[in-house]
Amino acid sequence: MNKTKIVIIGVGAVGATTAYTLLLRERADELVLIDANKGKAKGDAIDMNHGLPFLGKTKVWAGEYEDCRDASIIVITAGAAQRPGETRVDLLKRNVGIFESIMTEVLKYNQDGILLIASNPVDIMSYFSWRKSQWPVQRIIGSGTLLDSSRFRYLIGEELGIDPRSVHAHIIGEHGDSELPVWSLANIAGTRIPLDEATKERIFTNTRDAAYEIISAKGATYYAIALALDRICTAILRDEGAVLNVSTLLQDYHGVSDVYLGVPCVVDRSGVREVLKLEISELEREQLHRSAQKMKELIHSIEI
Ligand code: 6V0
Repeated sequence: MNKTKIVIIGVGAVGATTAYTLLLRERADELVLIDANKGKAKGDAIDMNHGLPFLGKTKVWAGEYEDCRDASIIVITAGAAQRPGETRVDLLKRNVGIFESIMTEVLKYNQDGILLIASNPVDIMSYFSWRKSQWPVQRIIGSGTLLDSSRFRYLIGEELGIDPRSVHAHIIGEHGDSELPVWSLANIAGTRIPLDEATKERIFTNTRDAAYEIISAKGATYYAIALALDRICTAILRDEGAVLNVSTLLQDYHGVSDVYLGVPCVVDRSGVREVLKLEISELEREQLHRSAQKMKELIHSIEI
């Protein structure tokens, strides 16, 4: 039987927490940690290995790029973390340089895996990775607005005393300041969300600005994104056909084309099997166009 190998590139707060989450949930037979800081990857691998007597039989090691060979999924969480007050966009130029070197190495050893990108600005980094790899677009996935949608569902659930798993609500667009809430379709078991406009506004603002709040409180966000990345890996490895708000290349999505943005997608072993077209309102359509326009300007500014 083929072994399932997941490689994580960038073993900082997000990468290490993702590795630990995948380990706890026994998602892979082999987990490879790669970081420019080799000591960090090595230390984390040793530390995690020491927990294996309490877990299953995952093999974890600090590897090299050649370990990307045969990997089912390569998760990229490398890069500079957002500084307090820094927008995701400010990170762009620093992270494109890092991605250029990482992708060059990965592509030497793997041509048929799935790339799962979390580094910010994630929609641009995913688009850049797709262009650089020239792989079919289904196999380059950004974590997109999966985390934002999860925050949104949690906050709506908190307000109403409903389990967030029973709240169906989407954040789409950029993973960042221009993202938008799809209130027109938000529901609980098909019933409308019973909240007034001011409460909705507060919930969305808290969703959109959650990263800033957490970063100013403790320097980084990593638990929820690790669970979101685990969710995407699971959908891929189990060939689930799960609907997840990941970032993918949009083509004529309510008139938006040629940008990566977060929208509901069917995710299975092939990656993004299908993009689902939400029946959004006219206002939401305008907001989506604004988000796409911002992405296009960024792409243009760095001449990808
Ligand atoms: P961190 O803790 O600074 O970790 C980054 C890691 O990347 C460090 O260990 C670095 O050594 C490593 N690294 C840097 N350059 C390279 C390189 N060339 N090759 C290999 N490794 C390298 O940052 P943190 O883990 O907090 O964040 C990582 C990225 O995830 C950032 O871009 C964040 O903005 C982004 N996030 C994305 C989220 C999402 O929803 N998509 C959520 C949270 C953070």
